[in-house]
Amino acid sequence: MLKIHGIGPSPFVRKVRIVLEEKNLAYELKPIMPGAGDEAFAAISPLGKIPVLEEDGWTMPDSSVIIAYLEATHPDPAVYPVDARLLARARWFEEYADTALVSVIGPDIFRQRVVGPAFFGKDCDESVVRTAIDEKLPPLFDYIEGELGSNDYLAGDFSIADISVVSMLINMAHASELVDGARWPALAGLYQRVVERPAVARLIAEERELFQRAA
Ligand SMILES: N[C@@H](CCC(=O)N[C@@H](CS)C(=O)NCC(=O)O)C(=O)O
Repeated sequence: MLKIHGIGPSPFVRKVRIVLEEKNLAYELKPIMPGAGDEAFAAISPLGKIPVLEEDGWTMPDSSVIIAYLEATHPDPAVYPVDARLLARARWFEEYADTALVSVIGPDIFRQRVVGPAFFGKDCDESVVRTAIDEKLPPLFDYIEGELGSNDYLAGDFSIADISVVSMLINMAHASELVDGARWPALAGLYQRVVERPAVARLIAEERELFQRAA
């Protein structure tokens, strides 16, 4: 059986789990906290990051690489567009989420409001959160809003582009911050469409339970 090393609330682990669930693939989650890996983990994750995929003793790190592998081995239903330009566009939004969105939402919002208080007994510095919401995120959201326009999804049909962007927004939601639908209606609509998918809703409910237990 496929195994995923990581924990549910990581946006990168979530990306992979959403794809596994959308493709209806059975898998086992092997919990490991980010940054807490031992030597055995370092051997399968040279950068020390989660997630890592394991299949019959073979391992591969990195959410984007794992998802590309899952798409190649289990193409139906597809999470990548077929058209070459749409595919490039989908990969671009995956990259945009995995670099630009995470660099603000991860340290400035999710870590401040959720990880610090729940797991490290650290108080949240609300000024960091406010700067992220009021100054750092708006240009990033403006860009996605403009690219979405009147479309339901970022690159044709529902794809890895939408999974990647919304996975980051779910971390924001765990930190009690939602995309302002008055300012970014297309992005707020995308968020809603994706979190209502049964596979995604199931994972979010499971993650919430985890936080409740930690609180
Ligand atoms: N490019 C990687 C990024 C993964 C990543 O940054 N994971 C974080 C958790 S959300 C992590 O493991 N951080 C631990 C560390 O950097 O030491 C991917 O797509 O899988």
